[in-house]
Amino acid sequence: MTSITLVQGDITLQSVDAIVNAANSTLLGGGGVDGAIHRRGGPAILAECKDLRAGRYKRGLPVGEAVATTAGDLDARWVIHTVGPVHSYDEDRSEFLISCYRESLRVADELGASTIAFPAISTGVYGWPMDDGARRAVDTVRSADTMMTEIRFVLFDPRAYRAFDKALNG
Ligand code: AR6
Repeated sequence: MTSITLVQGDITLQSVDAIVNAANSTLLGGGGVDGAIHRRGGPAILAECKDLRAGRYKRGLPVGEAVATTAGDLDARWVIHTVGPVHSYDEDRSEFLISCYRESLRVADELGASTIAFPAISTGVYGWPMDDGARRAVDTVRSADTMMTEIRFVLFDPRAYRAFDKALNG
């Protein structure tokens, strides 16, 4: 049985097995959640990201995929980095957004995690409309076949919280 929970706050302060990072393909950091995770998590995360870039992901982590590293100084065992799509009104990229949630859960299951925290992927710098992003996120994790006992969405501001609450509770 998986419970889906909502928290308004900072994802870097959560105590869970896995914290999901809304990264970019370079895996080398950025702004938003990504910047916050690397800042609070310390250099161990970036060092592992660099190793991934030197090895399996020489051309970067593709959009919609997910990969885990240590969580450094965060109160978690792993950070799962996933790359959301940049929103476009010309092209439907929602499959990539759905894939970010699915692949992150798949990686978390593989690691043996049982609790996971997600940010609202793509809804910041990547411009995804919040209501739609919330609906896709909630629908995807709800229908996922996963071993997680808790899937927590950590929403930074009240507007994001309201969108996820509407998607989850109607
Ligand atoms: N905790 C929880 N949510 C947060 C936090 C936080 N500490 N900080 C921001 N948010 P974004 P994206 C919210 O821009 O749209 C980066 O530069 C934020 O309000 O972090 O997927 C990467 O390197 C928004 O609702 O990620 C990429 O280049 C949501 O998290 C690019 O941004 C996602 O915002 C990825 O863009």
